Amino acid sequence: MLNIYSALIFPTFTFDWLGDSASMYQLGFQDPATTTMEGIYLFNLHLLFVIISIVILVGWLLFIILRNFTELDNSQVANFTHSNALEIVWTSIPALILLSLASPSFSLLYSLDEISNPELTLKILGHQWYWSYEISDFNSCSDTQNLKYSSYMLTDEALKENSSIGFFRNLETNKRVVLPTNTHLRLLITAVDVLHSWTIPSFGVKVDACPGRLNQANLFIKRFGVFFGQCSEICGVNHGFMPIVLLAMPSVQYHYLIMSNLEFN
Ligand SMILES: [Cu+2]
Repeated sequence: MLNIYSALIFPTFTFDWLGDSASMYQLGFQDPATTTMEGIYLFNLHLLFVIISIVILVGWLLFIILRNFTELDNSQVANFTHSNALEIVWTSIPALILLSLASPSFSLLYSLDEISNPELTLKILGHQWYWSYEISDFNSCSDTQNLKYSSYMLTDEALKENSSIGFFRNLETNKRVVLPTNTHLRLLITAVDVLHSWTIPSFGVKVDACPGRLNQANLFIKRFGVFFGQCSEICGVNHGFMPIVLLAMPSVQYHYLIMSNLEFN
């Protein structure tokens, strides 16, 4: 998924065959899987270009000043104290740079909040210290076919008992969230006890789960795979042990899975 430019800027050593998770010595983002994350990713590249250009310009100016205007060698001192033209330039250029940052930033921000007639709603509840999920309004489901389940982290003992080669320690759950790709999805997120935050880096989703408040996010997954995330709000002693594992599968397969009402694993 990474293009050549990002591969040059962020050598992440991502192990794609193990699923979308954090990797050793990672500096950049995980591979985007939604249009939201692609937008964030491109905006980040845009910002990096501007920031690096400014650092190079200011560094070069500092170097020139230190070289030409030291106390020992002040032979090149200018004989003016005011320059209106210069002041206009060094005020207007930063303002234009800020505008070039604000414009894509606002369009991205508004697109993140856009909910376009979702086909499926996933309700996410944060508990101390696990997540529970409900899928209820799938078109082909009757009221009796609501899916509700809790998702707990697999402990070291559970990993030892099962054949767990390729499983991530402290990052696998007993049940995964299953969602279809190429479908407009709505996430409704809240908490039962304290603040949590439902986060999947590859999706660009990080939504606070607040008790007594329902937060909403949109999701459009572009490729299938297994995506890993973690609670991102310090929520108690087991905050680090309530991971999120999401399996995104083609919508046809997802349909059959829901219709046969399989136990997710
Ligand atoms: Cu939490």
